[in-house]
Amino acid sequence: VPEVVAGHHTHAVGPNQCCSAVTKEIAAPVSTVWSVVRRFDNPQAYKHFVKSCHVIAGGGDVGSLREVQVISGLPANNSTERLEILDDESHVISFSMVGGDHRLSNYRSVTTLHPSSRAGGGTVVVESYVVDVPHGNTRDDTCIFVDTIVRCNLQSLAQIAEDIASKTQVMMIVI
Ligand code: A8S
Repeated sequence: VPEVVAGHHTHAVGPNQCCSAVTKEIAAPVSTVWSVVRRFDNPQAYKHFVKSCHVIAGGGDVGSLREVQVISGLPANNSTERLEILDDESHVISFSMVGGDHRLSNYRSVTTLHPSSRAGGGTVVVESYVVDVPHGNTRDDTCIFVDTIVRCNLQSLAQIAEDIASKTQVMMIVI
């Protein structure tokens, strides 16, 4: 793992916390994937568990707060989240959960994009997180729960970015 990747994904993990990372290869350029991922005000563009999102403080730069409502059937209704890092040069975004009625206390994630070495180009997404293990749960159960959500998000991110990339390709052929 290159140092730039490892650096952003190194978390201080407390005794009652768990930490994990999910990676996803996407057949779309970094710029395309980044245009979707960087929108702190619009997580519902690719996070299908999100029903709605309102920025309640800040204009979308570091320190901004958003209020996210999630779809029914989850052990939560809403989450208040703070933008921690937004680096358009290095393609790094990070947010933390600062409130809400969910069980993921002290959640913080970091998402980074990297050009993939695959023929034809593409993007490797790395998303890591740290979170408290909720009272009455195990470390493993907590990681499985969060890994599943993150994997779903990155799967739909791939679909959306690949769709944009293929449409862009068509436009270039037409012109
Ligand atoms: C993200 C990551 C996570 C979101 C979790 C882990 C959440 O939105 C969902 C279910 C919960 O129980 C907690 O990048 C919470 O959004 C889908 C409401 C916070």
